[in-house]
Amino acid sequence: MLTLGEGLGVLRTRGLGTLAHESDLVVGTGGAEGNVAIGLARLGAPVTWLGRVGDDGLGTRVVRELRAEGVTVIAPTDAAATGLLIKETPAPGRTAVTYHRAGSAGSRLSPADLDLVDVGDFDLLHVTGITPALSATTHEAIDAVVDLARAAGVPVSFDVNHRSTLWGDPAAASAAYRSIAARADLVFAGVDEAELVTGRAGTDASPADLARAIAELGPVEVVVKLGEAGAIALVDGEVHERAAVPVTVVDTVGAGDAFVAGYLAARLAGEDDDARLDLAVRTGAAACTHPGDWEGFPTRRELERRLGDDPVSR
Ligand code: KDG
Repeated sequence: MLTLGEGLGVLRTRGLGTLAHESDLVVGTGGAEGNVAIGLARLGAPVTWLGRVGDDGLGTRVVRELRAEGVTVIAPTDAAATGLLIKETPAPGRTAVTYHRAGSAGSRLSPADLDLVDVGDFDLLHVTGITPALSATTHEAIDAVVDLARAAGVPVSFDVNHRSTLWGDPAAASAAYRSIAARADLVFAGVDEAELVTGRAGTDASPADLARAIAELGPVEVVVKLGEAGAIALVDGEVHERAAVPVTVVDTVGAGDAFVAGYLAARLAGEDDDARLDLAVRTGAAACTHPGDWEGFPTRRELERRLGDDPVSR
């Protein structure tokens, strides 16, 4: 699978509190597409990540973490700095995210960078709605890579992943999402995101109705993530449902990426619709048990252990 986007440095407060008082920080990395790539690699799928990084410590760390996890990395260095995400814990169980990424290396990805890959070589392309929000050139790169994949017969997966602070204007976000969804084979969305894509906010449309409305744009497979209520998938007009796996939640940031990685790993392995949803919810649940964006993502072996009946693994 090929994915592309921005790799970020992540600083998170170790304990309860914000940067106003908290001095003890943990340094890590993130970025939705890289998270999905790590999730897939841990579940045994070959995966390539493309993104621009700064010629700096955080950029080196982003690349090193992805490679250490078994992801093939194509990362031209850029004169701009690697972007940064800060995660604070203002109250128990609450995470506040702020971005320091305007003009970052990752936001300077452009269609010219697509010369570094042969899109037709891949079995799947995965993109998110974050990358087109970063700059005009990243938006062009996503449009171009989706068109290249379609022309080469490579299926396109699209996770809406709406980030309101990156878009500003929700109408611009909605138009971009509709355009990508119309060219995708598989779309992932939360309920709010599905409402944004379909323009059905405040209509009491059910998740299945929202999935059908997205499918009308073109994709044959639409997955609506329902958080604690699990997820549904509309595949070829048929609705599949899966309840969530209850876990003690430490941090939900990254859980959506883990869910997508689980779903795509099962899809790439040729598993059926119910097995895709099953792996997705179990992978997403495991991710919620760790404060890092991707560190809690499981291997298949770990899934059997962690969510099995035996609390002791030997
Ligand atoms: O899903 C987790 C991501 O949100 C995080 O790693 C950073 O890509 C990111 C973003 O733009 O929010």
